[in-house]
Amino acid sequence: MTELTTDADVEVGREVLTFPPDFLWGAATAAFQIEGSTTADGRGASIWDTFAATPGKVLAGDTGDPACDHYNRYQSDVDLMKSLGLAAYRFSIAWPRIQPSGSGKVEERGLAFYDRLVDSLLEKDIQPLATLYHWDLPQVLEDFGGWRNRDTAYRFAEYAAIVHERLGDRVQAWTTLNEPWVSAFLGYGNGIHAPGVTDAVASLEAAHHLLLAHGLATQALRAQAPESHRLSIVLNFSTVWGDDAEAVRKVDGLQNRILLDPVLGRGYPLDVLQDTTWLGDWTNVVRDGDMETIATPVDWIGVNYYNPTRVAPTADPDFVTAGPHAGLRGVEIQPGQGELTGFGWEQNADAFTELLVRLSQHVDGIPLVVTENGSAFPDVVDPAGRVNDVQRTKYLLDHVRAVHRAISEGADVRGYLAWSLLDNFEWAAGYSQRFGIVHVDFETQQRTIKESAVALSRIIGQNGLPAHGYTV
Ligand code: IFM
Repeated sequence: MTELTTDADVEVGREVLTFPPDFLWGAATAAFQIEGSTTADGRGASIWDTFAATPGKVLAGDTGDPACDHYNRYQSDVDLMKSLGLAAYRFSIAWPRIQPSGSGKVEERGLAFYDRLVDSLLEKDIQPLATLYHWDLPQVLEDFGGWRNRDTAYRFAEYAAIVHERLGDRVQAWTTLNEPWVSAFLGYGNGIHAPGVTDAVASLEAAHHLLLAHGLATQALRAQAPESHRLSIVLNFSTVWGDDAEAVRKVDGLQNRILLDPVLGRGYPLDVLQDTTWLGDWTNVVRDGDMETIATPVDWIGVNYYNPTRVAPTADPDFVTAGPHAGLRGVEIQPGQGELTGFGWEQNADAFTELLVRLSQHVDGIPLVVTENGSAFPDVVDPAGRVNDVQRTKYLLDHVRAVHRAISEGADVRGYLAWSLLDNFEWAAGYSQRFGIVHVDFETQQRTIKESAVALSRIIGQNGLPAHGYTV
């Protein structure tokens, strides 16, 4: 088992990396990935219900039921968070629970669930961070074009205001969208996520309408939020590495800057528009005033980071990339190097430090919060009833140290939320990929605290960790 010693190590003088006093520690989840109860209390269908019910879309035919049955077990899950010493919990709200038809009529029972969740968190002194959209668009809206339809952005702003009106007396930290890049490019571009559309133009329309939705919702929340409320967007970033500066620039543009720069008020990065093969269609979708709306100021930016992306130029300059970076010419994505996670993702904490330092400079003083970071491995509960997830523990410690290094190099990082609190529904991979720091037996719903959770708990307890080794 991992040698997790007590914080006596700290007392005996091992070098300790200490975080700023108000650094926020916690874990994150998302509604569709953990709640289950997909038809309870008037919840409408989401695009992920439809997608998962379509043969061949999700591994092993897995669906959002029962997931972690969190809808019924939220109270004991909050107790679990408390037992781990989490100071913060990032969760998302399922739009189809609040507005089963995507607009208009509000389902009181849906709002009441999040009331109960927030109240339980606050009772345990755990700060709630609410994300309004983590990919579960009401199916009814998809029937009208989903994120391809500009109207969806306006419906989202209405929904956001409804939720904020209800929970805003208790929740201060708000995120509009989680990883709109994934919604747009995997949902409408290569189709490996719901709604499964494979159309480059559609992915651009979706990307723009998602950003517009973010801007409109931020304005709506700002209009009804007290000063103390902290509004944000969460984006997925990757450090792009390669020997060829042009190849790096192109992928960095399409991966990192394409959605960040508009949020920062810099518009769509011109180089990306020139690099991609579908520039004309992109500009057609942008209307007067949109870029100003999208640039409505945010108070913090959420950073989801898992792995670096390695790139190289192609011998054929006219080669066009497919997959999530579709449409770039003359560049291809290389396999990860060194140790990979169970999901096949490169484990590289140096890339995380580099990302946070560069990002912090790029965003001109907007604080960053690590809203997701984690790794999937095929954990098992041993005969003694323990989950000794050595690799995840190592990944966690290396990446927390990487955050510390970034802060000491000047990055303004205010918190670290592990992905994920619980093993859960990992989208197209179904239940095959376990990201949790808590193991979930999906048959019995038994939760087992993994060694990585013990490590995180100790890190939180001492607001830091030893500089070296894998004992905490
Ligand atoms: O599980 C997802 C999460 O929903 C969004 N960010 C990446 C995680 C791991 O793939």
